Parts: sequence; C-alpha cells; structure tokens
Amino acid sequence: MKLLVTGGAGFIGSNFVHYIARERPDWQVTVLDAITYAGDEKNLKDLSNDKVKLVVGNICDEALVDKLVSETDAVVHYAAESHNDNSLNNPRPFLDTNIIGTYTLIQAARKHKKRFHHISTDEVYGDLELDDPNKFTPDTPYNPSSPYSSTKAGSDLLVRAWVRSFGLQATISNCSNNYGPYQHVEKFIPRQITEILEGRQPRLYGTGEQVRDWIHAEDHSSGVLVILEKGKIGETYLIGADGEKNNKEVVELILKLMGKESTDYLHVNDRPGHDMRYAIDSSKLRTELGWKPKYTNFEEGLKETIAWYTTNESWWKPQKQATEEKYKKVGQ
Ligand code: NAD
Ligand code: TDX
Repeated sequence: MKLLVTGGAGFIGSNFVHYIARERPDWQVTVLDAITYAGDEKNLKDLSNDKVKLVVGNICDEALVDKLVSETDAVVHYAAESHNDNSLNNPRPFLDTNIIGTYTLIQAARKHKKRFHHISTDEVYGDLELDDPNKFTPDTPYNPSSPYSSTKAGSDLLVRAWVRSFGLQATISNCSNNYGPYQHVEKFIPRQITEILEGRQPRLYGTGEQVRDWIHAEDHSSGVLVILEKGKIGETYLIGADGEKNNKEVVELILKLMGKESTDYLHVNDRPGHDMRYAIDSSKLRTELGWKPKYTNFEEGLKETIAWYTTNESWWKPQKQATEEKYKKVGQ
C-alpha cells in the first residue's frame, strides 16, 4: 500500500505517519508538506527513509499534487491552517490552504481514481450550550463560527460534492480537540505547559468555562486507519473519546501536575466569537467499525504530555517567543 499523507510534518499528521510505520510496517508513505511555521521535518525523524519520504511542497501546487496523487494508492489529507486565533488575525491563508488546497487534491484524486480520506474537525458543527444533552453526530447541521472552522466546513462540503457528483472514493472524519507531544505551542495545552516551564502563568481566555472534548492524538490516528481500511465510501465518521473538560479545569490540572498552586493563572481577553462547547458522539465509528480509544485517562495522558514538553525544550523553544509576541498584541 502506498499512502500520500498531506500535512504529515504537522502535529497530528506526523503522529499518523509514526502510527502507520508501527502498525503497517510494509506500507510506503509519502508526506507532502509545505513546512509552514506549524510543520517541522524533525517530527518525522527516526523513521526509515525507505518507508517514509518527505516532499516539501504546497497542496495548492496542481502539477506537484497531480504527480504525487498519480503515484499513490490512497491520500490522507491532514494539511491545513489549523489555528482559530490565527484565522481571526489573518484569514487569507485559511482560504488558500483549506479550500483551494483541498480542491486541488480532490481534483487529482478524482482524475486518477484514488481513495481519499479527508481529515476534518468537530468545529464545523458550531458549538453547543453547556447544558445541551445532545452531542455532535454525523447528522448535525453545519454551523461554523470562525474563519478556520468555516474553511474546514467548506472543504468538507467540497469533498461531499465530489463524492456525489464525480464518484470520488472518499470518506471524512471530524475529530475533537487533540492533545499530545509535538503540538505547536500556540495551542491551549502546550501553551500553558510551556508558559509554566518558562516561569510565567497560564492564560485563560474569558471566564474559562468553555468546554473542549479532548482526545489523545494517537487515538485520532487509530480512528483514521480504521476508517481508511474499513470505512464506507461517502460516509462521515466522528472521532471522539468522551473527554469533555472546561478550560479552567484543564489549566488547574496542568498547574497541579506541575507542582503549582491550582489558582496560579491569569484571565486574559476572550477570543472573539469563542465557541462555548464541543462534544462528539462517536458511536457510529465504535459500533460500525469497532474502534475504541486507548487513552481513556486524561490525567495520565496529560502527565505524559507535560513530561514530553519538559524534556523536549529544544523542540518547542524556537517557536515560543514569536508565538507569545503575537498573543501579546491582542492582550492574550
Ligand atoms: P498543524 O497546524 O500542527 O499542522 C498542519 C500541517 O500542514 C503542517 O505541517 C503544515 O506545514 C502543513 N501545511 C499547512 N499548509 C500547507 C499547504 N498549503 N501545503 C502543504 N502543507 C501545508 O495542524 P494539526 O493540529 O496537526 O491538524 C491537522 C489536521 O487535523 C487539520 O486538517 C485540522 O483541521 C485537523 N484537526 C485538528 C484538530 C486539533 O485538535 N488540532 C482536531 C480535529 C481536526
Ligand atoms: O492561551 C489560550 N487560552 C485559552 O483559554 C489558548 C491558546 C486557548 N484557550 C482556549 C480557547 C479554546 O476554548 O482553550 C480552548 C482550546 O483552544 P485551542 O487549543 O486554540 O483549540 P480550539 O480553538 O478548540 O481548536 C482546536 O480543536 C479543533 C484545534 O486548534 C483545531 O485545529 C481543531 O479543529
């Protein structure tokens, strides 16, 4: 099996490439990644050059995409601009990569009749009230809030249209908030861990009552592999591990696990349009394809993640200062 993994040098894509190298050692993987601020070749270190090849390039580059798609059996599409706060400050790259990039890939997959799996997010469904008894399901109507989530929603709709109109052999997965090693320090959990490691206080947007449904990146990877191998063409699967926590609880737990007072954090400016709550009902993936998550103890997963950032300062340090300067400009 030959796989083309876009965005395979980013946080979740590189986790998937490592997962495939372990679980399907005879597969060949080509990673197509533009190595933006969020990508890092080092995320693929320790992988055999015979099995995993990195092509540095843009998913909007039609000629390159056409060639790489023609040479593969299947495409798993992770590449995206992925951070909500960046999308509020500068939306344009989100349109280019998330919409035009996805369009470029599905045109090539259509032309060469290749299996396509599209990685998306639960944010396409908008947000839930804190006391809503329902969770997101594959039938929840799309209602995205931010430039990031609206471009991801747009990319999902393109994939659905290509399935229906052109017979594209595609599946889609919408996953909840990922955590684990190699996540960029702009994101919530690594930002707070590295702020504490640098001797500063964690920053909570607004009241901190917003709820995210946390899943370890490796459980996301195992879900994607199951869908790639057993998923039904044209279907959408939601990936989630029943990990709902509010942001305040998460910050307090990080502080506790790092030996600090659990009240030792700051409230900073809220995110404009901040989604209140995400929650995934993953029963379709569990019952139809037999998937289940491995990391069911959030505190244990968080402990391991803290340990990883503590011992891998050389990985995150180069990105830290520029990231904090961006946050400082908007009072966060
Ligand atoms: P990330 O920002 O860490 O990585 C994105 C990768 O894509 C980087 O390696 C970057 O260099 C690459 N990339 C960006 N633009 C590109 C382009 N034009 N051409 C080629 N490569 C490009 O993101 P992530 O958190 O790993 O997210 C990966 C995917 O998973 C995204 O599609 C995201 O929407 C989705 N997702 C993320 C989460 C989450 O919690 N982070 C949850 C659900 C879904
Ligand atoms: O410093 C912070 N303080 C804070 O309170 C940061 C960076 C975030 N937050 C809040 C905002 C959110 O309520 O924490 C929550 C999580 O924030 P992010 O890590 O930015 O994630 P989120 O906006 O929920 O989106 C993530 O999950 C869905 C990913 O970044 C997306 O790529 C994915 O689609």
